[in-house]
Amino acid sequence: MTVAALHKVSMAAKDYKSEVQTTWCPGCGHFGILNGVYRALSELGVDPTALVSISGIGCSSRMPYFINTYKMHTLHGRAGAVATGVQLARPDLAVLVSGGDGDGFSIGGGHMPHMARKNVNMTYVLMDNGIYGLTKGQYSPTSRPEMTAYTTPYGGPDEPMNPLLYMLTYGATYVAQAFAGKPKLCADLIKGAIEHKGFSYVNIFTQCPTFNKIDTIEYYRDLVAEIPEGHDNSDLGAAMELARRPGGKAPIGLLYQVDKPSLDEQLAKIVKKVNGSPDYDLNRIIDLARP
Ligand SMILES: Cc1ncc(C[n+]2csc(CCOP(=O)(O)OP(=O)(O)O)c2C)c(N)n1
Repeated sequence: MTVAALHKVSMAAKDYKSEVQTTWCPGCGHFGILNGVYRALSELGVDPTALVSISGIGCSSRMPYFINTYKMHTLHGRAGAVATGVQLARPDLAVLVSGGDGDGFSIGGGHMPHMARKNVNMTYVLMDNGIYGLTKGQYSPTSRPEMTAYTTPYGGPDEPMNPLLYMLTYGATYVAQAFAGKPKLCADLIKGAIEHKGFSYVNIFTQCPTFNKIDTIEYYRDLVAEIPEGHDNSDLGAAMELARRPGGKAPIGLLYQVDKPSLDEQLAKIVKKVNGSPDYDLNRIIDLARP
């Protein structure tokens, strides 16, 4: 993210709460993630007027309403594409996307690899509850075959996708995983993601007690294992090995982080080459592209 938005204000976590009442069900894991976001913003001193919270559609995509900042509640699956535009038009702002596994990997799946490979300077928090919550419980790309839902009353036929392997494969430069039942870890990893320059991805397991009856908070607690000390998070191969869930355990912590030029930096270099000016200005780039 841009350093300009960070370490600007001194605000308590509760000051990032908006006046909008949360609409999630009692016991929903999304609350833990929202608290993690508040804490991360407070610890980083993010200026709320220099932050844009962007989402698609879903229970998780209601997140921006609850944060006291600029926000865009966009179309189902398109948050990342809109966020890419916002980041390029206003590289001085910090961009935070949040949304569900359905939003990000079903309808929005076509956008995910491009945000990663282009290293768009923003943070994507994927709230992974293994189900479509808002539409009252359908099978999602991260659902386990054992899960019964309206669309799969006898269970599903598919192997669930692995979001971490996907993001590592397509070149995300910060890849982490957390669990909503550990809000401090959520906060630490979201904080690291916001500080990171380039595309940062945080996958967070979050229980949906209303519609997903098998991925309970207890299930996730047993599933996750902290990344062992000594893991070299600059080693892509080691990160991929962890993402494959050795011993059946899903790693939580920072799997991978590397420093690479972000998309806005790359575009600034092109502007400098063509125009002689080092200043990044999206309008100038568009002008240069005109015949
Ligand atoms: C174009 C379009 N197709 C389908 C929908 C219906 N729809 C709304 S939210 C959603 C899925 C929500 O699931 P997820 O993104 O996993 O978030 P959750 O509600 O579980 O947090 C769907 C299919 C829609 N709003 N727009």
